[in-house]
Amino acid sequence: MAKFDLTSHPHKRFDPLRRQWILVSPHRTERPWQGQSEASSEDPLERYDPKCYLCPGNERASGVRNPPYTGTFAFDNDFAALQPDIPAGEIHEKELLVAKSESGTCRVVCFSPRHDLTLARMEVADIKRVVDVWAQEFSRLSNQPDIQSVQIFENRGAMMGCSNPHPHGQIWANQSVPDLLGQEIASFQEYFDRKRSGLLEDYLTIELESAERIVVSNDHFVVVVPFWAVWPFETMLLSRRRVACLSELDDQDRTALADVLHQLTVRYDNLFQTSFPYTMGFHQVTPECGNASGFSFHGHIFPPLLRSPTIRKFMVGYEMLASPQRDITPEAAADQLKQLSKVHYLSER
Ligand code: H2U
Ligand code: ZN
Repeated sequence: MAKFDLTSHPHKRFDPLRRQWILVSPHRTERPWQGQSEASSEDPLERYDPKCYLCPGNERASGVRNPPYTGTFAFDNDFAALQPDIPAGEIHEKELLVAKSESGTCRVVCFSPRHDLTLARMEVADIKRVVDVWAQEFSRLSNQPDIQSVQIFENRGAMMGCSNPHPHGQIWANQSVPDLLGQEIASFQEYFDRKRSGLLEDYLTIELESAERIVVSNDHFVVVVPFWAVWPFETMLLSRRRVACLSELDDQDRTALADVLHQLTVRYDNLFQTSFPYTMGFHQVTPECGNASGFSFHGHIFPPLLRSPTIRKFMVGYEMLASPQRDITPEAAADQLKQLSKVHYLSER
């Protein structure tokens, strides 16, 4: 029998943050596909769309009019999933019917007045303004007494449920810590208690030694396809200096964060020569979160595409019932991404 080999034999990999196993099936990438292809809508957009509810000066669905903003613009979500003033309450029936009131605030952040841009097509200086707004919003929201966690994210592209192509993201700030972040905090804590060091700091050291899974980097940040990636081209953004949240980044760090996001999103678009869909967000802890020893600020980028602009990975069947599964190995995905041009395919034309 041949020796166990990560590049050709089915195996499982452990995600130390979520503490779950991922089934990897590298031999399976050549299987034929006759299933669903998503329509790719690549009609070029106008710089301004009079019908867009996020463009400067336009009226939103709520009837409120946007100011004629020229940079970024943040506002309270008109259809917020969380609301600040709700009656506190709890239901506890025989340990099985359990519910609790949950308050919070939802914000929308427009990245640019230009309707036709995406992070991949924005200048680093303009992305830096987005990072600055994220940092301001994080700091303001996390300083509110009734807020324990601030989730910043972007749903990019219709395939990820994004409702409008105008470049924008969201921020949901909660009274309590959501489960996924809570699990990560517990993993960092457990690792720190055992090893007296940071889980992602130690992980970054390993990644820097081999460089095999590094996609892009600069002096402050490194983006890797994590060893335990679930989505085909999933990446994780790591800070070289350990910080707990965006508030701890200085001006240079924030420029570097904008730069690394630019490098990454350009490569993503170049992969299938399409405006690459993804959900991206940052995990960070607020001061109220307290004892999160060893926790490192980091980003997760989850793109759904598998092998073309129209064929996506489905998380169904085994994934919904047993465990996440992937075909292409994280190393092969990183290799594909790092070979791509750092110049956006549309600017080369
Ligand atoms: P998504 O594209 O990721 O769904 O984000 C758009 C958000 O913008 C969505 O949460 C909000 C929606 O509630 N929104 C407004 O607040 N006002 C509007 O006029 C339309 C959309
Ligand atoms: Zn617009």
